[in-house]
Amino acid sequence: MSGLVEINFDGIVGPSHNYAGLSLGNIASASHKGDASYPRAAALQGIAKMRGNMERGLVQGFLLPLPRPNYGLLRDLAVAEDTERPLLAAAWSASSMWTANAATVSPAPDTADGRCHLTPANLVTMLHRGQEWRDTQAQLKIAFGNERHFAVHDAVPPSFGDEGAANHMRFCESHDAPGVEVFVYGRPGGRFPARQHEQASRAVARLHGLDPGRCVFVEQNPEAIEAGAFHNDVVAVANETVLFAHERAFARREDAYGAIREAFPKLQLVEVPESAVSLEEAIKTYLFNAQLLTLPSGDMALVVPSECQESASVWAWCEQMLASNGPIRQVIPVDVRQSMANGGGPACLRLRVVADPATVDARFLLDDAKADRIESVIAQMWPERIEPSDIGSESLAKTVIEAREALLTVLSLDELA
Ligand code: SUG
Repeated sequence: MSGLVEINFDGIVGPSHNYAGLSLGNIASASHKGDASYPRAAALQGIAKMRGNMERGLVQGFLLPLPRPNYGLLRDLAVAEDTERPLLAAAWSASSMWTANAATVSPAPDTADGRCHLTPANLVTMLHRGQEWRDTQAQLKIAFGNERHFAVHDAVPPSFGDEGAANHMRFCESHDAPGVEVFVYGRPGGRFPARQHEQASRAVARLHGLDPGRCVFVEQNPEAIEAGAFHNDVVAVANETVLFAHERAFARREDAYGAIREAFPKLQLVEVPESAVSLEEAIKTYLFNAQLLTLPSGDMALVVPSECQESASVWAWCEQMLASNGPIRQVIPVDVRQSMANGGGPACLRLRVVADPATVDARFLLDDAKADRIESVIAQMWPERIEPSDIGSESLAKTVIEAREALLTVLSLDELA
């Protein structure tokens, strides 16, 4: 199937970006609770990351912030007063920026009907995230509205938590070739919630018409969840034949690798041992929440948060890896600190879709001129700073709504208003 390439759809950081400490089990979110946030800087950091990947010759797309505050949610919860701060904050959350949680995507070469299938994640474990999927789906139905090439499903039913691509990996010889899809779920019972339910993963695989012989279901290491790996993509990332993972990412690790290798014999494992980088340090720096990208030259690059450079053990490991003859040939730090402080690294900020760009609604694809226009709206309209006490204020609500609408207008996407 020619024309199929990997397109990264980054979430544009919304104008209400703030630190409300809403995600139990996400250590960055908890530890930055109550900090002032900088939505304008956050959104510009995101655009700079996208520009970097375009300059590397990669196709880049984006998804838009969802409408906030979500007055419908506040109505449903009968929150009218200023007393229910966490509920109020949920309705203001800009969490849709982390598009790795927008959906699970199975590219056309993997599915029974030869279309690319997308299932929005129900995100039911967290209230502020569970409000996302219908608005996310509305965008996906526009961006991937060409039904000859795409199928956009409803989210799986709510009893089974689904966190989308953050708990899904795909192995293949090249993006346009048939892949093996690996679904990583957690088991409840620990100190922190296990957000991805095995039954949600299995439902997504069936909905997408995947060949059961080319699907692998693997359990997250409960120790990793306890340590703050609330999504598998905090401790592992895959690209083509490569799995880059921490030694303690998976339960029964040898069995997990064995099952993946049985389905995908060309697997190349790049494993970081605990003795080189502790699980704690990996979670603090988000080494694995990296974009593992195949560059036009065929080499692989790892786009990591700049926090990795500041950690002696992580950076020493990266340098040693580059000096060896492994499959990852470049490590590129990027500054996404505003997102990182809420537990979202470079990989959280993007949804990977393998598709022919010509089949995607071009309004969701980025080029330099469009990036200039988006940046100029952000610079003019996004709040510079939000204090926790600003959440709920009428004047901030007006600013946030107008900022998003201005962005929709410059992108000719007013139908999402
Ligand atoms: O769901 N943080 C997000 C971070 C998502 C990261 N995504 C991936 N790993 N793919 C979450 O926990 C914090 C919001 C707050 O506390 O205000 C938040 O939702």
